[in-house]
Amino acid sequence: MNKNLFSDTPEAMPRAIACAIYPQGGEHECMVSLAEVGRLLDTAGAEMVATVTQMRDKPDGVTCIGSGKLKELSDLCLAEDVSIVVFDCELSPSQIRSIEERMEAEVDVLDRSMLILDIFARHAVTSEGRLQVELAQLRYTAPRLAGKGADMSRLGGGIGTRGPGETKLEIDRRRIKSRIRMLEEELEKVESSRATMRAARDRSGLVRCAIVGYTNAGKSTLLNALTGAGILAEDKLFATLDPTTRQYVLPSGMKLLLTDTVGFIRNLPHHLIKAFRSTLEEAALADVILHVCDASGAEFADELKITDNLLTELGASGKPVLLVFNKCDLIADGEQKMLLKRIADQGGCESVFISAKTGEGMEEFTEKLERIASEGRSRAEFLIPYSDGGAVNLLHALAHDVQMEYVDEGIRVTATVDAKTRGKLKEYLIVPENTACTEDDEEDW
Ligand SMILES: Nc1nc2c(ncn2[C@@H]2O[C@H](COP(=O)(O)OP(=O)(O)OP(=O)(O)O)[C@@H](O)[C@H]2O)c(=O)[nH]1
Ligand SMILES: [Mg+2]
Repeated sequence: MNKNLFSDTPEAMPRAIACAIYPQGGEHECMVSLAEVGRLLDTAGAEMVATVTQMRDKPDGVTCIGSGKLKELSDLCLAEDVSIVVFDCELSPSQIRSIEERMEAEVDVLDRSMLILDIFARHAVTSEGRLQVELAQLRYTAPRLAGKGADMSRLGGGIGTRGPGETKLEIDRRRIKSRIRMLEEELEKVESSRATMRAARDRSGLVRCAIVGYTNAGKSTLLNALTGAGILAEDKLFATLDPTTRQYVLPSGMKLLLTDTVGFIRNLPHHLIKAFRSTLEEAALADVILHVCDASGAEFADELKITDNLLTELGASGKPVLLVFNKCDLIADGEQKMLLKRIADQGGCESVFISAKTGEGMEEFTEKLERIASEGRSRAEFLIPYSDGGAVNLLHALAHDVQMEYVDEGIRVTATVDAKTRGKLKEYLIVPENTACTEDDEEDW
């Protein structure tokens, strides 16, 4: 059986079919989602040659789609020389096996999560990203591949390899469990070093902005345009998996920390959100959200909603948001802009039209960003002498998440404050030497 499902060369792309069920009235949404599966397949290295859909309220417990439809799928796989079938929903391990057994051609059946995880595996760069992906694969993909004999060795080589491991040994449950335990421990260590880095960033007192949005909206292109970060930006889904933070100096001289984050997608399974929580957390920890949207696409309204909902789920709602309508160079239509503006106004957020590619609208963007960031909050550390009880009271009244420590010199307070409060207590602000930012500081924060 072919263990290396996808191809890195366009000439050798395996052929795939995407399959979905939809409830009555849900056909349009289903088609949009299937088109996205096509793009996910393209990113992974396969060509979607056909789709198979069925209207039904509930998936069949054994084969997801009904038996007649399954026969149609099987015939189509034979006729179209297809080796991969992706179901645009979650399949249980037994459903996967049942479907594969009923196919006349030799096909590998995946569900949406497995496909996304495969892409994540290729795009993870940092050790935290790679650990998260491997853990998620072991928890989710491994049970779904169980029983496929040699195929289990796909997991043996770790992530990113996609091929068989050095050995063809089948990884049994016990081995998977112990590997999971090991990865969890490693991940904990990496997460604590990330927390240390974050703490250093917090102490810098700079406003933290998270660049969030639907996958392929242009988040990395924007960070590159602003800071020359050199992050891979391409017309693929989930090009970015690991967050990158760079310092950015606004034309006025105000310094910010900008973080590029992993993109969102519709129907992002809950277990994936859980697995990537520490990466996704960047948005929750930011002071300001830069919500980037591909304004040239037909699905912008849904994509805005999906991103908003995920931000709420991650605990990042209620923060100041600048809605960045990107790819304006591709919009010829004034009506689309009016529609977008109306959506932003209805949501009560500030918005701006830009092209991260051509630089159009960047001046207005930086002005609005500065305005929002000045109002934005950030984490700061103060050392207040015991004699100034008023300053401590002020922080209690105006700041959030106040933490106090009594030291010899006074009270060391760490708190989330807005720019105004920070300004008022400037004289007590601690900006440690080693975390103070320099203008040309290009390092990954
Ligand atoms: N025409 C046009 N293309 C753009 C613009 N901004 C980004 N792109 C293109 O859109 C594609 C996606 O850009 P990325 O910056 O990788 O998007 P992203 O939001 O970081 O995507 P993920 O990391 O995959 O979630 C790339 O091919 C970019 O060149 C723009 O303003 N105009
Ligand atoms: Mg990106």
